Amino acid sequence: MQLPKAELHLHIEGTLEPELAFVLAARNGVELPYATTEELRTAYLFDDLQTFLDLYYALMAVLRTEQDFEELADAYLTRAAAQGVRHAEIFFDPQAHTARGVPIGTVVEGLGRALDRSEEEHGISTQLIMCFLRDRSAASALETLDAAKPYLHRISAVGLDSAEVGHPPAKFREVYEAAEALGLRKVAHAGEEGPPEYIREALDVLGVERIDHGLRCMEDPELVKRLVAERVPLTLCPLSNVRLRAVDVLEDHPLRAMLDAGLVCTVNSDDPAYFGGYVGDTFHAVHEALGLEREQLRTLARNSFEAAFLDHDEERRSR
Ligand code: ES4
Ligand code: ZN
Repeated sequence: MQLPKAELHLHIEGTLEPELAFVLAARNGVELPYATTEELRTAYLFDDLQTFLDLYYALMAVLRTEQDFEELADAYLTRAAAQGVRHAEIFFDPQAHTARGVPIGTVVEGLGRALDRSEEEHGISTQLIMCFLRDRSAASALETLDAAKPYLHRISAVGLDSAEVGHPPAKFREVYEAAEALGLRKVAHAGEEGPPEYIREALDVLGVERIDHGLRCMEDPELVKRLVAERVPLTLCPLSNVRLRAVDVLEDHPLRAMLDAGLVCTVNSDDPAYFGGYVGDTFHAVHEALGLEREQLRTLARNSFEAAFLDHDEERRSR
């Protein structure tokens, strides 16, 4: 049986499967530089985060209308339900769309149409997390938060993603302060490719409640102690770490050591259309590659509900 689980690290744009990309390209008259889905899939060999991001942003050109975003989210929720997901906190990248002339309202309302039906159709409760692109300016992030104001009833939290190295969390201090003042919760990617210091900064300067990835905390024993003591959840994405070459092979992933250290680890799919699996596939893969026992898989699933932005009544209902 599939363990019931919450997915806390999932970029909705990273769920765009090649088949849907071609359907949307045809519908919207967008030319893709690939003839077939097979040819597109051969481009999914990445050297690092940046080589992935180049393709990820390029393929978004096919997403134009509310209906496109609705179909994207609905396809993800259908797959997630089949893999035991009961609650999903879903990232989206408004700047990647507004920069190509798609208004934030189109994105949020389109996703919202699918999310509004999700509990009934898929048995999955949902929240949206709006991410700022850290390789763009702090001023652009502030403009994005401002543009999101009419849609805050649909948005639970802010996050920080895209190219990490050279773009430390402190660059976004002001926008995180403004987001908090608006009642939004806070997470950030840190320690995926960036150093442990970025994890500290995300906690101390931005005041985040969870760290997305956090993989590189293992280089800093004092930081690990702190994350354990404060029960800061880490939203790990093992298949992503292999595909983006943060680890060579899944067998080398530090997940087991992280659990043994007492870190509040969760396992997530990140960009499942690109990285070879949805979250149930990821649980299966870490079971096989790392020999995690049933009890450790249960811990990962339990942690996902503890780390979720659910109140305790909602948490009991979804488990
Ligand atoms: C991402 Cl794996 C990853 N890291 C940082 N930013 C991202 N955006 C989409 N996937
Ligand atoms: Zn991510």
